[in-house]
Parts: sequence; structure tokens; C-alpha cells
Amino acid sequence: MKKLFADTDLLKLQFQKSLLGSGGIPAFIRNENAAMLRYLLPLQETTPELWIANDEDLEKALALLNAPPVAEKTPEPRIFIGTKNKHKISEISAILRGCGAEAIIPDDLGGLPDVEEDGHSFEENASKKAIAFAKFAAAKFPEQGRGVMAIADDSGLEADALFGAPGVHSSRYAEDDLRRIAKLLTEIGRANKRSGEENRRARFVSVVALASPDGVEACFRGEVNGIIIETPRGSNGFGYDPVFVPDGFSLTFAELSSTEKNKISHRSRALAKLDQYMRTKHD
Ligand code: ITT
Repeated sequence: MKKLFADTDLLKLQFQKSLLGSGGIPAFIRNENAAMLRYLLPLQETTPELWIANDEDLEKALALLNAPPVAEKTPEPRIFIGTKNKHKISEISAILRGCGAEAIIPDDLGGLPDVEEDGHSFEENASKKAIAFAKFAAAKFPEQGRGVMAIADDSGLEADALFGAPGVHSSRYAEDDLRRIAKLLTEIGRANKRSGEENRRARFVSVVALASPDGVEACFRGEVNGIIIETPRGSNGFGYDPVFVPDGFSLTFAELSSTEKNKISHRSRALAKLDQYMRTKHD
């Protein structure tokens, strides 16, 4: 930042005027008659940082001029959380608050645009959503324009016996959670019968993408491995939770409390990576 000083020595004025001619704000202005300054110099839009009336002021001005430039404070980044899921919103908001970013949620911007999840991978879908949401949010904050970013996630269940299905199609696998689970159990049963092996290995995957309107900055993947049991158990959680038993546990995700599930879940693992990234970025 250039510093501007006004002095009371008219003799130096001509010399300082040549600095003004170069187009920048003068580093130093000397002028005996302060009242004249506005007429003589283009100061209409600026005010001197220090008026120099005596030698002491001059010392101060010189010290300020020679001081190393102070780093300008970077404004708090504004990040749009692209999901309507209240649970995800509170998890992600806490992370953003922790690293000094301002979290914007769909309610703040009057909703969330629909984005078709037609990608072949969780990364593709999460990235597509995050870019679309960043563009949507940037349009709402024209003064900040492309400084606005967005976060979106895509998740699902991959069963080994089904070569990774339902995967990115997890939410569209059937009409509702009960039918989705029923279909998963039927398909795994059939596949195992065909192969003659009892393979019930599966994993939940979550990919969180961070993007600006121009593209994806980073993706974070979290996974949790386990098995699919034959009969659903438990009533907590959602989706395929009642048939998924994570490795090292005997209870299904739907039998664990949400706090216990969140300690080991695919989404919390992806979010932990986002947390780490954001902290490093805004250190
Ligand atoms: P968004 O609004 O954020 O897009 P969504 O309902 O589409 O949320 P996800 O993309 O997170 O949900 O998940 C896709 C499907 O994968 C979801 O409908 C569930 O069937 C399944 N799934 C994902 N995470 C799960 C979890 O933690 N427990 C059980 N099922 C899960």
C-alpha cells in the first residue's frame, strides 16, 4: 500500500508534482499551504495519512515510508454447502467455521439447483455438483464473483459380489429404502448362488468435492469396509444402514448411535480430509 503524506514546504511542491504525473498516489507531498493542496493536487478522492507540520512529523513520515509493507488481510472465504441434508450441513459448517471460512447454506440463497448425477464415478458426480453450486452461489454474490466456492458430496454402497453395484446408482437403485435393501439382498444372493461363493463384502464410499465456478480444486474420498448381512437390523440412520456391519463391529450402522456411526463413517472420513486441507490452506 502506498502511503500519502502532506507537508508544509511549498518549495518542494514542484518536485513532488512530478511524482503525481506518473499516475500513482504520491509517496510524499510537500505543501506549505494545506488549504491549497486540494486545488493544486488531485487529492479529491484521497486524504493524506499524515500532515507534516514539524520535524518530528517528518521523522514519523520517513519511518512509515521505510517500514516494510503490511500484508493485507485476506477476506474470509465464502463457501456454499451444496446439500439439503441437515445432518451434512451441520457437519460441514463446523469444519468451515473451524478454519475461518464463512458457510453459506441453501436456505441463505433461496434453494439449491437440481444437478443430474449422471457421472460414472463418485468423483465425477461430486465435482459436477460442486461446480454447478459454485456457479449458482457466485451469481448471488456478484461483488465477490469468482471468489465464492462450493462443497458437494456423492456417496453410495459398493458390493463386491455385484462388482461395485449399486455404487453411483445407490439412491436410484429402487424407489425407497425398503425396496433398495430388498433388491440388494436378492441380487447378492443370486450372484453368490451363480458363483458358488459366499461373498458379502461391501463398502460405503463418500467423495466430497471443493470447487470454484471455474473447476474443481480438490476431491476427498472416505471409505468404510464391512459386510452385508442377510436380515436387516436396527432403526437408526438411513439408506442401507440396517444391512451394513462395519469391520470390527457386530452391530449394523442402523444399530449404532449417530455419534458412533459418525466416528467411523465414510462421510466423516472424507470430511476429515477436507478439514485437514482447509486448515492447511488457510493457515
Ligand atoms: P444429497 O442431497 O446430498 O445429494 P442424497 O440423498 O442423494 O444426498 P447421497 O448422495 O449422500 O444422498 O447418497 C446416495 C445414496 O447412497 C443414499 O440415498 C443412500 O441410499 C446411500 N448412502 C449414502 N450414504 C449412506 C449412509 O451413510 N448410510 C446408508 N446409506 C447411505
